[in-house]
Amino acid sequence: MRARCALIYAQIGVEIREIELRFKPKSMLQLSPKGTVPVLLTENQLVIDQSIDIMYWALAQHDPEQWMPEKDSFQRLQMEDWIGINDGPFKQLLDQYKYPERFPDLAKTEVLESAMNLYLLPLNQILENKTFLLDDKLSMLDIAIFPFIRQFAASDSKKFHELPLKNLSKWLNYFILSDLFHKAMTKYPLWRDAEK
Ligand SMILES: N[C@@H](CCC(=O)N[C@@H](CS)C(=O)NCC(=O)O)C(=O)O
Repeated sequence: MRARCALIYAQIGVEIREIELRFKPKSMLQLSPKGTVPVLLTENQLVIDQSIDIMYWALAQHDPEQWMPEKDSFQRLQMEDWIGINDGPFKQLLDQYKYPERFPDLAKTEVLESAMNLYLLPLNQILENKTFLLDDKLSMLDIAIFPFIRQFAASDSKKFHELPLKNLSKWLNYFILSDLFHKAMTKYPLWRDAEK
């Protein structure tokens, strides 16, 4: 999702090959044996197989509204820190929250409490004074993390709306209603390698 958003924003034409995770095409595994999506193959034959790296690459090609904070700036460091928390500990809590059956030893209420204290409440607090997470202007950070928060919220939307996260909910809604999100959600026919 975040990689697609960045590619759309940067106006980079891509051929999208939607796949079924249960039937990963050989052509994909040849490019990236670790077998996770997304995988991007650039015109220069560079393979980028981490969604965050696809974002960095896309914005380095074209960044019409300066989503990327300047290198070594305070905002850049802040962005990298939050992405680190998002992709590390929060992603782990998200999986535990979404798939409690895979984690029978964990209490869902405790998972929620950890996610709140580590991540959701601090983000909500930032949005007390700003429209977006780094500034009043949208940045790569917002796009890099909103899909994860969307998944967390969608996993139990009734519960999410009861949480004291008014600013974060409003911020999330902005993205869910955006054109960019709708474009990024477009479904494509499943790709199958030609039979050999
Ligand atoms: N750190 C990777 C994680 C990507 C990832 O885990 N993708 C999931 C789908 S959202 C996947 O491909 N899982 C492989 C599988 O389920 O076989 C990234 O952000 O690109």
